[in-house]
Amino acid sequence: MQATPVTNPYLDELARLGLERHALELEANGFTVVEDALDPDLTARGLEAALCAIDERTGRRPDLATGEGYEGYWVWRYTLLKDPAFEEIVMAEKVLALVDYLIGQDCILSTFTTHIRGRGPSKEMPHGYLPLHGDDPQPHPGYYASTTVNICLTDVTEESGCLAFVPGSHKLARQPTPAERVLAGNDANTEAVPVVAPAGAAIVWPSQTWHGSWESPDPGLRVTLAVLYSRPHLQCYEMYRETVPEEALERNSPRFATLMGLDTNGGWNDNQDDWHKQWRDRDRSRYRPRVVGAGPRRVRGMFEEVDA
Ligand SMILES: O=C(O)CCC(=O)C(=O)O
Repeated sequence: MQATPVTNPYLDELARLGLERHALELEANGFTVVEDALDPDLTARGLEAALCAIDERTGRRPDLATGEGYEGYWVWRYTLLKDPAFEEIVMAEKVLALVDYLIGQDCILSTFTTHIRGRGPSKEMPHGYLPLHGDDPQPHPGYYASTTVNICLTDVTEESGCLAFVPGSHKLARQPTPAERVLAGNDANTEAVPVVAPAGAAIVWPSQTWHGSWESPDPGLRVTLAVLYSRPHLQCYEMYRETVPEEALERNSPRFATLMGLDTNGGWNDNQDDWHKQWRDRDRSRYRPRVVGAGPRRVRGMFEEVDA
Protein backbone atom coordinates (compact mmCIF):
# COMPACT_ATOMS: atom_id res chain seq x y z
CA MET A 1 0.00 0.00 0.00
CA GLN A 2 1.18 3.52 -0.72
CA ALA A 3 0.28 6.67 1.18
CA THR A 4 -1.41 9.55 -0.61
CA PRO A 5 1.30 11.82 -2.06
CA VAL A 6 1.21 15.37 -0.70
CA THR A 7 1.06 17.90 -3.49
CA ASN A 8 1.91 21.55 -3.01
CA PRO A 9 3.19 23.81 -5.79
CA TYR A 10 5.20 25.94 -3.34
CA LEU A 11 7.06 22.89 -2.01
CA ASP A 12 7.57 21.54 -5.54
CA GLU A 13 9.22 24.83 -6.54
CA LEU A 14 11.45 24.80 -3.45
CA ALA A 15 12.49 21.22 -4.27
CA ARG A 16 13.16 22.07 -7.93
CA LEU A 17 15.54 24.82 -6.82
CA GLY A 18 17.11 22.82 -3.97
CA LEU A 19 15.84 25.24 -1.32
CA GLU A 20 14.26 22.81 1.17
CA ARG A 21 16.95 23.38 3.80
CA HIS A 22 16.43 27.15 3.47
CA ALA A 23 12.69 26.79 4.06
CA LEU A 24 13.47 24.76 7.17
CA GLU A 25 15.87 27.43 8.42
CA LEU A 26 13.15 30.05 7.94
CA GLU A 27 10.77 27.99 10.07
CA ALA A 28 13.30 27.09 12.77
CA ASN A 29 15.51 30.20 13.01
CA GLY A 30 13.59 32.93 11.20
CA PHE A 31 16.27 33.73 8.59
CA THR A 32 18.33 32.06 5.90
CA VAL A 33 21.10 32.92 3.42
CA VAL A 34 20.96 31.79 -0.22
CA GLU A 35 24.53 32.24 -1.45
CA ASP A 36 23.91 32.08 -5.20
CA ALA A 37 20.63 33.97 -5.46
CA LEU A 38 22.06 36.17 -8.26
CA ASP A 39 24.65 35.17 -10.85
CA PRO A 40 27.89 37.22 -11.00
CA ASP A 41 26.73 39.17 -14.06
CA LEU A 42 23.46 40.31 -12.45
CA THR A 43 25.31 41.07 -9.20
CA ALA A 44 27.75 43.31 -11.09
CA ARG A 45 24.94 45.05 -13.01
CA GLY A 46 23.00 45.50 -9.78
CA LEU A 47 26.00 47.08 -8.06
CA GLU A 48 26.63 49.45 -10.97
CA ALA A 49 22.92 50.40 -11.01
CA ALA A 50 23.01 51.07 -7.26
CA LEU A 51 26.09 53.30 -7.53
CA CYS A 52 24.52 55.22 -10.45
CA ALA A 53 21.23 55.64 -8.55
CA ILE A 54 23.07 57.02 -5.54
CA ASP A 55 25.13 59.32 -7.77
CA GLU A 56 21.89 60.60 -9.35
CA ARG A 57 20.40 61.36 -5.92
CA THR A 58 23.49 62.85 -4.28
CA GLY A 59 25.75 64.01 -7.13
CA ARG A 60 28.58 61.96 -5.55
CA ARG A 61 29.33 58.48 -6.90
CA PRO A 62 30.40 56.34 -3.91
CA ASP A 63 33.96 55.02 -3.94
CA LEU A 64 33.70 51.45 -2.66
CA ALA A 65 37.34 51.26 -1.57
CA THR A 66 37.73 54.56 0.31
CA GLY A 67 34.09 55.14 1.30
CA GLU A 68 34.85 58.86 1.39
CA GLY A 69 31.80 60.97 2.20
CA TYR A 70 29.65 57.93 2.99
CA GLU A 71 30.56 57.24 6.60
CA GLY A 72 27.82 55.64 8.72
CA TYR A 73 24.57 54.28 7.34
CA TRP A 74 22.68 55.54 4.24
CA VAL A 75 19.22 54.72 2.91
CA TRP A 76 17.66 55.57 -0.49
CA ARG A 77 14.00 54.61 -1.01
CA TYR A 78 12.11 53.85 -4.22
CA THR A 79 15.06 52.82 -6.38
CA LEU A 80 13.49 49.89 -8.29
CA LEU A 81 12.70 51.87 -11.42
CA LYS A 82 16.20 53.31 -11.75
CA ASP A 83 17.48 50.35 -13.79
CA PRO A 84 16.11 47.17 -15.42
CA ALA A 85 18.76 45.16 -13.51
CA PHE A 86 16.74 45.90 -10.37
CA GLU A 87 13.62 44.46 -12.05
CA GLU A 88 15.55 41.23 -12.65
CA ILE A 89 16.62 41.21 -9.02
CA VAL A 90 13.06 41.44 -7.59
CA MET A 91 12.15 38.55 -9.88
CA ALA A 92 15.18 36.31 -9.02
CA GLU A 93 13.68 32.84 -8.93
CA LYS A 94 15.29 31.53 -5.73
CA VAL A 95 14.25 34.67 -3.88
CA LEU A 96 10.68 34.49 -5.18
CA ALA A 97 10.39 30.78 -4.32
CA LEU A 98 11.14 31.52 -0.64
CA VAL A 99 9.01 34.68 -0.59
CA ASP A 100 6.09 32.76 -2.11
CA TYR A 101 6.49 29.98 0.45
CA LEU A 102 6.23 32.51 3.30
CA ILE A 103 3.54 34.92 2.05
CA GLY A 104 2.05 33.61 -1.20
CA GLN A 105 2.37 34.20 -4.93
CA ASP A 106 -0.02 37.15 -4.90
CA CYS A 107 2.34 39.27 -2.79
CA ILE A 108 3.28 42.81 -3.81
CA LEU A 109 6.50 44.78 -3.65
CA SER A 110 6.41 47.20 -0.75
CA THR A 111 9.83 48.82 -1.02
CA PHE A 112 13.06 48.49 -2.94
CA THR A 113 15.59 50.43 -0.87
CA THR A 114 19.31 50.85 -1.54
CA HIS A 115 21.53 50.76 1.55
CA ILE A 116 25.16 51.67 2.06
CA ARG A 117 27.13 51.10 5.22
CA GLY A 118 30.41 52.98 5.57
CA ARG A 119 32.81 53.24 8.46
CA GLY A 120 31.71 54.25 11.96
CA PRO A 121 28.65 56.03 13.30
CA SER A 122 26.67 58.81 11.63
CA LYS A 123 24.56 61.75 12.78
CA GLU A 124 21.37 59.66 12.52
CA MET A 125 23.02 56.66 14.17
CA PRO A 126 25.40 58.07 16.80
CA HIS A 127 25.98 54.72 18.56
CA GLY A 128 27.08 53.13 15.24
CA TYR A 129 24.76 50.13 15.19
CA LEU A 130 21.25 49.77 13.76
CA PRO A 131 19.15 48.62 16.74
CA LEU A 132 17.34 45.29 16.60
CA HIS A 133 13.81 45.57 15.20
CA GLY A 134 11.18 43.74 13.16
CA ASP A 135 10.04 45.28 9.86
CA ASP A 136 6.33 44.52 10.33
CA PRO A 137 3.81 46.98 11.73
CA GLN A 138 2.09 45.92 14.95
CA PRO A 139 0.01 44.00 15.90
CA HIS A 140 1.31 40.82 14.31
CA PRO A 141 -1.30 38.56 12.77
CA GLY A 142 -0.89 34.85 13.42
CA TYR A 143 0.77 34.38 10.02
CA TYR A 144 3.65 35.94 8.11
CA ALA A 145 2.47 39.22 6.56
CA SER A 146 5.72 40.33 4.89
CA THR A 147 9.11 39.00 3.90
CA THR A 148 12.33 41.02 3.87
CA VAL A 149 15.18 40.18 1.53
CA ASN A 150 18.62 41.81 1.64
CA ILE A 151 20.47 41.38 -1.64
CA CYS A 152 24.24 41.60 -1.13
CA LEU A 153 25.87 43.54 -3.97
CA THR A 154 29.23 43.51 -2.18
CA ASP A 155 30.51 40.97 0.34
CA VAL A 156 28.84 41.52 3.70
CA THR A 157 31.45 40.73 6.35
CA GLU A 158 31.85 41.40 10.06
CA GLU A 159 34.34 44.14 9.11
CA SER A 160 31.79 45.83 6.80
CA GLY A 161 29.07 45.96 9.48
CA CYS A 162 27.10 42.78 8.93
CA LEU A 163 23.52 42.05 9.88
CA ALA A 164 22.60 40.79 13.35
CA PHE A 165 19.73 38.33 13.87
CA VAL A 166 18.10 36.87 16.96
CA PRO A 167 17.37 33.24 16.02
CA GLY A 168 13.81 32.19 16.85
CA SER A 169 12.59 35.77 17.42
CA HIS A 170 10.06 35.42 14.57
CA LYS A 171 8.04 33.21 16.93
CA LEU A 172 7.72 35.96 19.54
CA ALA A 173 5.48 37.99 17.18
CA ARG A 174 6.36 41.29 18.88
CA GLN A 175 8.91 44.05 18.60
CA PRO A 176 11.95 43.94 20.91
CA THR A 177 11.81 46.15 24.01
CA PRO A 178 14.25 49.09 24.15
CA ALA A 179 16.62 46.97 26.28
CA GLU A 180 16.43 44.06 23.83
CA ARG A 181 17.36 46.31 20.87
CA VAL A 182 20.89 47.14 22.00
CA LEU A 183 23.78 45.74 19.94
CA ALA A 184 26.89 47.23 21.58
CA GLY A 185 28.43 47.73 25.01
CA ASN A 186 27.83 45.89 28.27
CA ASP A 187 24.07 45.78 27.70
CA ALA A 188 24.25 44.28 24.20
CA ASN A 189 21.68 41.59 23.46
CA THR A 190 23.71 38.38 23.76
CA GLU A 191 21.22 36.42 21.65
CA ALA A 192 22.10 38.36 18.46
CA VAL A 193 24.30 36.45 16.01
CA PRO A 194 26.28 37.86 13.05
CA VAL A 195 25.25 36.86 9.53
CA VAL A 196 27.82 37.31 6.76
CA ALA A 197 27.25 36.60 3.07
CA PRO A 198 29.11 36.99 -0.23
CA ALA A 199 28.13 39.33 -3.07
CA GLY A 200 25.27 37.72 -5.01
CA ALA A 201 23.66 36.26 -1.88
CA ALA A 202 20.14 36.92 -0.60
CA ILE A 203 19.47 37.06 3.13
CA VAL A 204 15.79 36.24 3.59
CA TRP A 205 13.55 36.48 6.66
CA PRO A 206 9.90 36.77 7.67
CA SER A 207 9.89 40.52 8.35
CA GLN A 208 9.03 40.06 12.02
CA THR A 209 12.39 38.39 12.84
CA TRP A 210 14.48 40.73 15.00
CA HIS A 211 17.44 42.05 13.08
CA GLY A 212 19.78 45.03 12.99
CA SER A 213 23.39 45.62 11.99
CA TRP A 214 26.71 46.37 13.60
CA GLU A 215 28.95 49.37 13.11
CA SER A 216 31.54 48.94 10.39
CA PRO A 217 35.19 49.48 11.36
CA ASP A 218 36.21 49.22 7.68
CA PRO A 219 36.68 52.30 5.46
CA GLY A 220 35.21 50.47 2.42
CA LEU A 221 31.48 50.39 1.66
CA ARG A 222 29.04 47.53 1.79
CA VAL A 223 26.10 47.89 -0.61
CA THR A 224 22.84 46.00 -0.16
CA LEU A 225 19.30 46.21 -1.46
CA ALA A 226 16.53 45.88 1.11
CA VAL A 227 13.51 44.44 -0.67
CA LEU A 228 10.23 44.07 1.22
CA TYR A 229 7.43 41.91 -0.17
CA SER A 230 4.00 42.06 1.49
CA ARG A 231 0.65 40.35 1.30
CA PRO A 232 -1.55 42.27 -1.15
CA HIS A 233 -4.01 43.68 1.42
CA LEU A 234 -1.27 45.65 3.17
CA GLN A 235 -0.46 49.26 2.45
CA CYS A 236 2.90 49.22 0.72
CA TYR A 237 5.62 51.79 1.30
CA GLU A 238 6.24 52.79 -2.34
CA MET A 239 3.78 53.82 -5.09
CA TYR A 240 4.47 51.28 -7.81
CA ARG A 241 0.99 50.57 -9.11
CA GLU A 242 0.50 54.29 -9.77
CA THR A 243 3.93 54.92 -11.29
CA VAL A 244 5.44 51.81 -12.90
CA PRO A 245 6.03 52.64 -16.60
CA GLU A 246 4.36 50.56 -19.33
CA GLU A 247 7.82 49.67 -20.75
CA ALA A 248 8.78 48.01 -17.46
CA LEU A 249 5.54 45.98 -17.52
CA GLU A 250 6.08 45.02 -21.15
CA ARG A 251 9.64 43.78 -20.69
CA ASN A 252 8.73 41.59 -17.69
CA SER A 253 6.41 38.64 -17.07
CA PRO A 254 2.87 39.03 -15.64
CA ARG A 255 4.32 38.14 -12.23
CA PHE A 256 6.19 41.46 -12.23
CA ALA A 257 2.87 43.28 -12.69
CA THR A 258 1.51 41.35 -9.70
CA LEU A 259 4.48 42.57 -7.65
CA MET A 260 3.71 46.11 -8.81
CA GLY A 261 0.23 45.75 -7.25
CA LEU A 262 -1.66 45.61 -10.55
CA ASP A 263 -3.79 42.68 -9.37
CA THR A 264 -5.14 44.73 -6.46
CA ASN A 265 -8.38 46.66 -6.53
CA GLY A 266 -8.11 49.33 -3.79
CA GLY A 267 -7.11 52.98 -4.23
CA TRP A 268 -10.33 54.46 -5.62
CA ASN A 269 -10.70 58.08 -6.69
CA ASP A 270 -13.32 60.25 -8.44
CA ASN A 271 -13.53 57.85 -11.38
CA GLN A 272 -16.86 56.11 -11.05
CA ASP A 273 -16.48 53.68 -13.92
CA ASP A 274 -13.45 51.58 -13.08
CA TRP A 275 -13.36 51.05 -9.30
CA HIS A 276 -14.39 47.42 -9.81
CA LYS A 277 -11.41 46.73 -12.08
CA GLN A 278 -7.96 45.51 -11.08
CA TRP A 279 -5.22 48.08 -11.66
CA ARG A 280 -3.99 45.88 -14.53
CA ASP A 281 -7.21 46.79 -16.41
CA ARG A 282 -7.44 50.46 -15.49
CA ASP A 283 -6.22 53.49 -17.39
CA ARG A 284 -3.55 54.44 -14.86
CA SER A 285 -3.16 57.92 -16.30
CA ARG A 286 -6.52 58.69 -14.63
CA TYR A 287 -4.91 58.05 -11.23
CA ARG A 288 -2.21 60.70 -11.31
CA PRO A 289 -2.10 62.25 -7.82
CA ARG A 290 -3.96 65.56 -7.57
CA VAL A 291 -5.48 67.61 -4.80
CA VAL A 292 -9.26 67.18 -4.77
CA GLY A 293 -11.37 70.22 -3.88
CA ALA A 294 -14.89 70.25 -2.46
CA GLY A 295 -18.01 71.34 -4.38
CA PRO A 296 -20.37 69.95 -7.00
CA ARG A 297 -19.00 68.80 -10.32
CA ARG A 298 -19.91 66.28 -12.96
CA VAL A 299 -18.13 62.92 -12.92
CA ARG A 300 -18.39 59.95 -15.25
CA GLY A 301 -20.47 57.22 -13.57
CA MET A 302 -20.21 53.52 -14.20
CA PHE A 303 -22.98 53.77 -16.81
CA GLU A 304 -23.60 57.49 -17.32
CA GLU A 305 -22.63 61.05 -16.38
CA VAL A 306 -23.97 61.95 -12.93
CA ASP A 307 -23.87 64.98 -10.61
CA ALA A 308 -21.44 64.49 -7.75
O1 LIG B 1 21.38 47.05 6.05
C1 LIG B 1 21.26 46.98 7.25
O2 LIG B 1 22.20 47.24 7.99
C2 LIG B 1 19.95 46.63 7.91
C3 LIG B 1 18.88 46.21 6.94
C4 LIG B 1 17.52 46.19 7.55
O3 LIG B 1 17.28 46.49 8.68
C5 LIG B 1 16.39 45.78 6.69
O4 LIG B 1 16.58 45.50 5.51
O5 LIG B 1 15.25 45.73 7.20
